[in-house]
Amino acid sequence: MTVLQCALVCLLLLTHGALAEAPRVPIIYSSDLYHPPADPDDHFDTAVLFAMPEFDIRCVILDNGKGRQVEPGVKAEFRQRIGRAPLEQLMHITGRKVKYAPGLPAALTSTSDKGLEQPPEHQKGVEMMLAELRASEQKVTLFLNGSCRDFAAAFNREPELFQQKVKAIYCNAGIVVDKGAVSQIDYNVELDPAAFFRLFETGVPLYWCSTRPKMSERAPGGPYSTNFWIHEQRIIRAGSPQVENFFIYCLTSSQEDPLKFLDSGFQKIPMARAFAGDGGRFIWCTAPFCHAAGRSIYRQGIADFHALQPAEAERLGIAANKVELFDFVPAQVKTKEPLKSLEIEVKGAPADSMVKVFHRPVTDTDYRSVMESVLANLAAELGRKPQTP
Ligand SMILES: [Ca+2]
Repeated sequence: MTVLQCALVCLLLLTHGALAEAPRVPIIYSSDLYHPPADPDDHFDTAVLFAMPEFDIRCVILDNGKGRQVEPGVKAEFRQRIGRAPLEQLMHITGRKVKYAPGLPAALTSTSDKGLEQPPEHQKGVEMMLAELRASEQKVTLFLNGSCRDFAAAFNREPELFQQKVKAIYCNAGIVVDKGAVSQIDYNVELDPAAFFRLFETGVPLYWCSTRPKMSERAPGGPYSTNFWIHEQRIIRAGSPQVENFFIYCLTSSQEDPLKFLDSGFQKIPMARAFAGDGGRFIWCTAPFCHAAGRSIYRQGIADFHALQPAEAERLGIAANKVELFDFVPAQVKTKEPLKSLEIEVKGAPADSMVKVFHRPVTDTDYRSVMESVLANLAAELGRKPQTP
């Protein structure tokens, strides 16, 4: 190889490296992740968090919405449910090391409750989160898909730090419609209504991701709902043998050693929840995660869609195949009835509204099929690329 050829190769490698290197996104994640699972959708969501190397996961709060492990009289089996096993498995698969701790076990008594009267052993989640915010030189994204309790308690304890260091909150809880008063009758809201309502008062940009209505063959999800329906087998079998076993450990509520199980070889996937004559599962957070990471959706084949950083799409030559599948639009949100309902106005809301709602300008069918492909490709990527811890 001549000197010129060497220089060209070096230049190509450098350019490639620069394009492939996505900006890192500091993130604090709160999920009601349990083993055995309450609903395995949280396992799929947490897998997506770990599948995106650009997420610099500062810490994970194991949301304790129902306070299961401290309720008197609760069976030992439930006390042990909190999601240590899936987190340790995902760290093992990706080679990352992430701090985690359980959240507060009881609902906030008012929107200004700091949760300081709750048991000392359950203060670790909020304290860990505040310590991470204090130490961070960059603004941090917060992302939740369980109760809003620990984020709200953190804001109530140190509002100035919160406003200074939090870039945005992605809240996967509650219900959005175009216009009108909306009762927030939703699982994640009902875990802690005061905490949910508090997130609209922090002064920090709120990316509000509506959990309902659920998409189904009989009832469309609607333009503000993030959820989509998957063929579970398609997602699970897209992954490496370790990733397949991560999901199967969850779905079988296995009591075997979580890390050894990852290398236990081929396992049958148990039957998915039957729905409209087909087995599947609802998934909520994939699109909000793509948005938080700065990824967009691109078509690579007839039915093959990937969530990629724009620079990566450029490198792959598919930047022109970008699909406008979802966005966030400004919304005006006011309390209608405290802790119960919100007055929402999407059309005509000022562009600089602190609240932006997830929105998808495509049909339910298009959204569902594209997102299923995106999720399968993310499952395929999980743990394949070397990641920075
Ligand atoms: Ca959840």
